[in-house]
Amino acid sequence: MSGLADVLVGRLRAVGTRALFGVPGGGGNLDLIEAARRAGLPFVLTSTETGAAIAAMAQAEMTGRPGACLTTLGPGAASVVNGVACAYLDRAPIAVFTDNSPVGARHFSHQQLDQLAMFAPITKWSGRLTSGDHGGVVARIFQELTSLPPGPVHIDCPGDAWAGTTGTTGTTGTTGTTGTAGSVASLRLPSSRKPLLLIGLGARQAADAAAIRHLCERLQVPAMVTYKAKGVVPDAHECFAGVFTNGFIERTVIDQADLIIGVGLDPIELLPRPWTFAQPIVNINPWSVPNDHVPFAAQWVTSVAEAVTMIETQMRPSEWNLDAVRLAVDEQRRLIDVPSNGLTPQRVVEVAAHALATTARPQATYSRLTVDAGAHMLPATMLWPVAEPNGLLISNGLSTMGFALPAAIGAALIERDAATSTGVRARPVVALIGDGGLLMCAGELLTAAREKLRIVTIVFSDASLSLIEIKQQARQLPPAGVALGAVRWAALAESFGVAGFVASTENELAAAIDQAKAHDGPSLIEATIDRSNYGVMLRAIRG
Ligand SMILES: Cc1ncc(C[n+]2csc(CCOP(=O)(O)OP(=O)(O)O)c2C)c(N)n1
Ligand SMILES: [Mg+2]
Repeated sequence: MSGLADVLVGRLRAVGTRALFGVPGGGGNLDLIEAARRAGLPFVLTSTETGAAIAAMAQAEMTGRPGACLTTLGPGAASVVNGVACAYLDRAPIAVFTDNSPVGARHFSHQQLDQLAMFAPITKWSGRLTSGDHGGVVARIFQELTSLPPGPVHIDCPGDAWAGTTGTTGTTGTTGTTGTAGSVASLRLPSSRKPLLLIGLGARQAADAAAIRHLCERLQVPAMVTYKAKGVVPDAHECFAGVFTNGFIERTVIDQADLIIGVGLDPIELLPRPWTFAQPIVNINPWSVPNDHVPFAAQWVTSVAEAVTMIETQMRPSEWNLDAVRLAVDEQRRLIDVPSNGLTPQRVVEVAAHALATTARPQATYSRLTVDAGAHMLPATMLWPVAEPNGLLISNGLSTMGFALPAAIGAALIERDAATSTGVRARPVVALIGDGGLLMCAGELLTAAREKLRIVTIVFSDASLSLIEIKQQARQLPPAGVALGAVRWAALAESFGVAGFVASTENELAAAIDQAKAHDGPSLIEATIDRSNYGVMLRAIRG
């Protein structure tokens, strides 16, 4: 017989959860934290609840197993909402435990919100523990957490639910797919001479990547990747055809295709613009997706790896000239290499990638990258080479600011565990973030310091909400509400116990990165950039 908190933590451990993040309140949260301690599940205090949910989400993306976080009632529950929304629109399975007052105390209105209703639109399931038989609820939680599409689950925990013990753990949750899982045998691909793969977030398992690379190599088929699918086909791969966002820059390659095959393509990742491609498009994904944005002629809801292996048998070697595709991707990089007077954002990415990214290095020294929302994301996603699925973590479905640092914390904890178990030094995680984004999550620098994590945060310090500023400029509006003012980021970092460096030239940046790499704990590099070329860059990419 064990308490409900032990049952929940035991089930989390059993499904592969690696840590519990959060900012505790004084109620049942404390039972969960104590149960986690007993079970050896680390509890990681974050500065904000949304930071906790994002760290949990990063772990879920890296491991393919549910992440977990907890909050107090009322303000804690309200504060985690953006992180939960992020997991929802970025399709990541996380368990979100919110405290609540005992059901018998609901006539007190202090700190009371309708928490079930608050999370209902941003979770797969928002439910409540009961003080009686928990079996059914516990089973439902884990069924939702481990079924597809992946997404967050909210568990409201009234104070009186923790009392007593239970021997009932409910039926075991199952891993399955929603929608009708089509039989792979029924897959029939239209014939084509120049098929193009568009790889999305639904194709990030190692087996998916292996099957996709095999097809591409054997049949000489090019593959474009969404932001979240970067690394499934590495940037350095002979079949890599660039990044796909439903923007402008990728059109020259797509227009040459006579068939588009979505692999794990979920329109949640695409820019909200009409679909203008005339070729037929089909999709293979583990869950069904809406047909109203992208007009899929057929959707096969099934295992990506199996289906890709199956369609490979139906396809002939393509008529693509992959050298020409490679040249087109090189041309894209040239188009965004817009000169300016100072340190350019694209050179920040290139100098950092040269020192820290994946190309031509043994796996052990790769740095995983996290990227925030903002103009700096444009060069980061195009220029940073990624060689493995989830080698780049980014919020794309929600595209929230304040993502990169807490995501790096989730990722760095897993890197640290992996290093400890193999006796090597942890791979650093690199967080690229704008100054506006860092203002939203700077408190997590202290989390990184407390946990002694190898995170290299590079701030694109431009004293501006640049992405919004350039959109204002494009509409010929005067600047308003976009000037941030200067921050001494390196000094702020030092005050948290994070090693701080400043760089306003490429040489200074390279030197700072060397020092940051050598440093054992977290570090921050304040890269003072010239933001004047972002407008041209945005037009080149999005038209
Ligand atoms: C939480 C959140 N608030 C607002 C936005 C809208 N938004 C997108 S990018 C951006 C500016 C980002 O500024 P900064 O972090 O400094 O990056 P920069 O564009 O300067 O590179 C804003 C306000 C958002 N995506 N997320
Ligand atoms: Mg900025």
